[in-house]
Amino acid sequence: MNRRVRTVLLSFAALLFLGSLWGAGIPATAQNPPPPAPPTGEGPWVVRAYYTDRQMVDDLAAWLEPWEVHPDKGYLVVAVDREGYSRLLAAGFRLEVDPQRTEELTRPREPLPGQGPDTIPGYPCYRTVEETYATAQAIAAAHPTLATWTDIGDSWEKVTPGGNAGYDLMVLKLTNAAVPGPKPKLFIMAAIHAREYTTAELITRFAEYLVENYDVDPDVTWLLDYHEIHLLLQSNPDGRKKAEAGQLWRKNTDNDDGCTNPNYWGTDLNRNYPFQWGCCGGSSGDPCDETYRGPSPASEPETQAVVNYVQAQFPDQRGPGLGDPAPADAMGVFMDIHSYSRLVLWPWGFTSTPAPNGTALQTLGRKFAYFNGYEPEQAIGLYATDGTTDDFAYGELGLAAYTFELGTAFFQDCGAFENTILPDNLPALLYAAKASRTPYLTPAGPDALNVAAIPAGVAPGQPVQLTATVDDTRYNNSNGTEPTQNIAAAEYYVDVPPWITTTPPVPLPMVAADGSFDEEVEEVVATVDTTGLSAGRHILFVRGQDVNGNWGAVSAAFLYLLDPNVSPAIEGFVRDASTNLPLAATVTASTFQTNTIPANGYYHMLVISGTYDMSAAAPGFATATATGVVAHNYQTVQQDFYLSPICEMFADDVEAGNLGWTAQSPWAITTEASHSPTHSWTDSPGGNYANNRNISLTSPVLDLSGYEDVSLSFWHIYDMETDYDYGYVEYSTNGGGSWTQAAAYTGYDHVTWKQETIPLPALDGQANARIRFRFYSDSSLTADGWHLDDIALTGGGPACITPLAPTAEFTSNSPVVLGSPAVFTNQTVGTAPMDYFWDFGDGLGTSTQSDPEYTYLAAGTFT
Ligand code: 0X9
Ligand code: ZN
Repeated sequence: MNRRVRTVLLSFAALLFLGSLWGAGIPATAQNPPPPAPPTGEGPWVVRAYYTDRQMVDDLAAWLEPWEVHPDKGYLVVAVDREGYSRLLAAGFRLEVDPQRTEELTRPREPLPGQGPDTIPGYPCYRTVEETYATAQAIAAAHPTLATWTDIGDSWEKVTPGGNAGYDLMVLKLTNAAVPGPKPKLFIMAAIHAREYTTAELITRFAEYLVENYDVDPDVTWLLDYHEIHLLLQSNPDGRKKAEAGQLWRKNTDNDDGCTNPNYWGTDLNRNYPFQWGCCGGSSGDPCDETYRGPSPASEPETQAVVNYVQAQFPDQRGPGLGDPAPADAMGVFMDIHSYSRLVLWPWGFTSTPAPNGTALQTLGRKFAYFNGYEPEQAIGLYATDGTTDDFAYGELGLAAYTFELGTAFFQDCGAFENTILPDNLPALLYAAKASRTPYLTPAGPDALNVAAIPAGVAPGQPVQLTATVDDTRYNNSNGTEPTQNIAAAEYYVDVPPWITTTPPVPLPMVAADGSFDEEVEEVVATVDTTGLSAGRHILFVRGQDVNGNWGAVSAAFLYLLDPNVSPAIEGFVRDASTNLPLAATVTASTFQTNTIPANGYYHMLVISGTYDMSAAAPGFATATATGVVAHNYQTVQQDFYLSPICEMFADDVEAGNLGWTAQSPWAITTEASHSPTHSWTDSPGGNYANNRNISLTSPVLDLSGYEDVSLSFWHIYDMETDYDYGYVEYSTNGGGSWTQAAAYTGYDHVTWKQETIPLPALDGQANARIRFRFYSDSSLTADGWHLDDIALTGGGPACITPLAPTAEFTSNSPVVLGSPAVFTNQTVGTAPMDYFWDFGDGLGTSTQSDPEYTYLAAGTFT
């Protein structure tokens, strides 16, 4: 299988070696078989183009965009038609057609079974332009104080009469408008190249993550309070529509610059930016070329929209000379998200001279690459480019500007996007927001991690332990080594972040947990004095400094102060109803929120705040003992919930023979491949599958009564004719009478064992559940087929909870919120059923109105 990775200049030595070998005049035919005759037909073909010196790559990139560059192997990968093929030959490349990728390139795409009409066929995880816009619109409508969705300009089709209607270019701006600015800004654009599917989806998911975690995650909360995040989700909507239809379209759709071939017209928007436009052989003047720079700098409306918007948002912080650095404390981060090749790039792209802020750009680049694992390098290391977005943003305004090249394909399969690209890159984007205040300073400092306030909810005056890790080592050192230092100091701030100066200053010291600051990673602690803090939520900011004086990025934790008059902290007991003996319990109740439920068991509880009339209280409260109090205000919360461990209802590691599967021939257990340790199921033992198959491996009937959150997981590899042959996962709730599809897999060369986890909520509680793996092939091509291993059906629910043994310890670890589930750590053992009631602190064993200092009450059944 092709490794779809554009490795960078791993080794200059290797390159020089290859260069000198080939440069010595040894004809390619002396070392290699004669070049194949040019293929017949018009193409396109995906070819490996072997080069003999690095300049050939830059020269080629001036008109055609290499998909991959492999300096270690001396070739690049690119798609060409007949004319392009001849041009590559004339330029001295030796060409090898990749038949499999050529076939994949030209094959029409089919929607996945069940896929809706307005989605991208075969790629359901990527929103179309319309879906992206609808999402952003909905975010702005649902979060009016956090999000705005603004028209910043037009696409080429929109400004061009006739033809398509075109699109507005739209920016989703995220910030808490209730906190006044000015604020540092992070600007991210995506999908300037139409075919780069993963890019727009990544930043759309980033937007969703931010708005969903505001007020939930402390870091997201302060980021949106004190920063602005501007997201141009679709930078090239006209081109994107072609790519959504399956064309490998890159440019916009501008057709009036002299290219008359509708397959090739368009301007490469990432060569159209007005800084060093067309300066240096990093773009093409031919309007049919892939890297056509347009007729003039910023000729395209899409470019104008971004240039105008960015210039309006950010001040110019860099002098006019190419060698003028932006000041060390310059603000603002600019990111342009591309695919593919797993790279983090920074200016310059037009020259190999490092940018005047090159060292600081490299530091943040290596920090980003710590998170996503990509290769960090100056942009020209890939190939020379001019008129790009990032050179403009840095060159014109002094912004810390980056290009990410996500993943390993333009049309990346959804599994790789969901499981790898998204989780790898979200933390990098969050860090970009954290660093946007001082991107040339903060990344050199240590990260503050794992900030925790213990306990997280206290009465005023009660001390809180604040702990954190301060780590100066978090860089990707795959391309050079970032200097790191010992930690010198750490400090915290209550409610007022470090960047807001106050009199007197607010920093409070933290100390090394091991007694001295003498390592690059330190645990740090402080005791927070909560005297005088108001009731409600507070935020504790933590940051660390290294011995070079660099302060690193801040992380925060929430701390809840509980007002005894409004939301008392309740220390109480759970008593066994039959013996009246106290079972250890601590409950902290407040109006403040958290709704993580970490433990297993059954709970029923009722919480009432305010003064209350028990008889008028919520249904179920009649079982409580208090009566006769006149009602004023009260709120009730009633929750029934159980916390369940995860059970395995069925598991097959394929090492113990057939565990009851119905295996339609030729499904069989094989040793030709396995995940663990030696056997797997396959549809085609002994080699390739045959054409026109439709055969299933079907589980026994499984009784899932009492189970919930049913989920199927398995490991597999597969090699199937892409989009024609499929492996389907299906389930049945009637013992196999009818089947519903849960997942489908297709494609060649998925040869790395991978785990899939498929939630199957439809199987919850089903007494006649079955699952099956159905392999389907049509005519034409065949391949190695499907291998499955370590198949498990898991779930939670009442059937999963083991009865409890006597004695109980029942400790809350966070505040109870009115309207949300209570949070308990349940270390209960006991014999079910067991009644309990809460005692509010007097130890007398009953909950009565004679506890006037407490305004919360809870009661229920614990089984
Ligand atoms: O060629 C491009 O525009 C980018 N690669 S892509 O495959 N996404 O088309 C790379 C640009 C690298 N140069 C700069 N970022 N300056
Ligand atoms: Zn791109």
